[in-house]
Amino acid sequence: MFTTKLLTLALVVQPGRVLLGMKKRGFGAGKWNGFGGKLQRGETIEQAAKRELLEESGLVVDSMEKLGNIKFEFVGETEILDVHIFRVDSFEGQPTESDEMRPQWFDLDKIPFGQMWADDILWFPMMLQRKKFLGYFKFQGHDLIVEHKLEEVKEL
Ligand code: 8OG
Repeated sequence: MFTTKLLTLALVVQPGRVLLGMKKRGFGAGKWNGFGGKLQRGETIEQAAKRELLEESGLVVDSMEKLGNIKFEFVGETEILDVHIFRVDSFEGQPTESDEMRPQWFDLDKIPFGQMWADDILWFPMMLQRKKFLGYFKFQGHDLIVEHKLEEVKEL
């Protein structure tokens, strides 16, 4: 029996650069990533995405654009991670280090894909071009993709 866990992920983009955080602990520690996490009871996915972005980066956002949905399966595990991906183009505040994340801006030609989840290099270009996408990735461990599907869609 598979169970599904809903997660959010927000990518903050400015002209020519993207904000990533070095994950300091827990799932994905040691990787650069956007900001996000699990839904709390009673929250919508978008509310959770904004709250997680604020908690982990210190940034306040008004509106975010829903761009992607990727489901992740890990060989030997029964929990599917259902990650809802948002792009943020305007925000208030300064990126601030939290217990979980150390934020840093990266020029778009210097995104550290070698220190990110292996799937990111495949969908970041779509996200940066504001294309909507749906994906499924099956991982063996945390570094090897053994199967995947990724498609651009008109609507999510
Ligand atoms: O609460 P926690 O930090 O465990 O949430 C995990 C975060 O990692 C959440 O924002 C979703 C995100 N995430 C995955 N898998 C992947 C992935 O393959 N690529 C990226 N960029 N983020 C991922 O759970």
